[in-house]
Amino acid sequence: MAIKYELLKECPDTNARAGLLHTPHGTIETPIFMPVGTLATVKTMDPRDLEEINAQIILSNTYHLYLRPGHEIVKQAGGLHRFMNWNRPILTDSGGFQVFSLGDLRKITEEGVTFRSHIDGSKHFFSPESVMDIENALGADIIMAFDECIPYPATFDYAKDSVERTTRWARRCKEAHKNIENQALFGIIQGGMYNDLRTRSAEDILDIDFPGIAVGGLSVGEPKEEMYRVLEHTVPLIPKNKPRYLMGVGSADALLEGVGRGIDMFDCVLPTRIARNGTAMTATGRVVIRNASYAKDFSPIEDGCQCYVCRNYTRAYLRHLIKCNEILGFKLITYHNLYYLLSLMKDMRSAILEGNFLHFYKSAIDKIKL
Ligand code: PRF
Ligand code: ZN
Repeated sequence: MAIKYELLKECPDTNARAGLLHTPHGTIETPIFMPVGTLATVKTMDPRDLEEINAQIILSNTYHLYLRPGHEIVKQAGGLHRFMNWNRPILTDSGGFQVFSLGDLRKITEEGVTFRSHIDGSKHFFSPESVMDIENALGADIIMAFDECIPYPATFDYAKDSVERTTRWARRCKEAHKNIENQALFGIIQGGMYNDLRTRSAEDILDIDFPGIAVGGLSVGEPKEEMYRVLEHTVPLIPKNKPRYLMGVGSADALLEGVGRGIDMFDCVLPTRIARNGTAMTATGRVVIRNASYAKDFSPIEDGCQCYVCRNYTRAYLRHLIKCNEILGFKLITYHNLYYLLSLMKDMRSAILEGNFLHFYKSAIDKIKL
């Protein structure tokens, strides 16, 4: 077995839990947020920066690396860890989200998905087997099954057909996965916003016996209350001895709500993406550093933040960089945003271990919504 989840402590008041996830490239303290490095780089952050902010695991994308530079090249480099000089754990997503976001550029059959590259329009085919091949070549510690993430809203009939196909694909992924000693394959629960489809999907995916379970198909445009309702229904169906991963979620409030509902792992482009358009995340909500109101603000992004950026730079300087499209501006805000989210996860974990998560949750949520 490539990974082992160790449950350390459960919150007495909520479904939050703290644990350890042992992987071939080291142990992750959960709950955790995974910075996204789509193209084998967390945009603007080199591995030294990531180690400095204590990133424990990063995510990369099968779809993108398959198109550029090609998984064979990454394999020849000695795998993704060596290729990008990151020696801590990596998770690769399967393309089950990217390919389905292509809209008109793709066609789904039982066998797999035909799609056109967003780069040059060239034609490609992904099946559960080919995706496992690619993820095996990339060599991440955790790899994701090839699923379909359906759009929101979706009819019951479409969601049902899709989730049943996702289950059949999950079985084929398990069958095709060739490197079980070094790579843990996670299954993905789908089912749209329908509780009964989520139940079916959870039962079927659990039946296949993956070492970790993801909840997919959320944060696709539904109201947040819908997402929390589906999570409350779905997470308790997953046994306590498996890590639970909520895919594509990374706003501070959703991390607090997700952890409270029993999620252990999250990823999202949000902190890195909004940084590059001049928005910082703080304990009291987002700060649009780009705004004119910060032109003469010589305070840090966030008072009291211990990150390198807040200890050394002012909002006025960062605004200047962003206004001039200077690379350093994008980098410094990215650095702060990731530091902030990783600190939030760390603080939640400490609160769970100390038995006061509910108290922590309440004060943190109130502050964000100020
Ligand atoms: N499936 C996969 N990746 C994903 C998702 C999914 O449903 C989501 C949903 N928010 C994000 N990333 N494979
Ligand atoms: Zn900071």
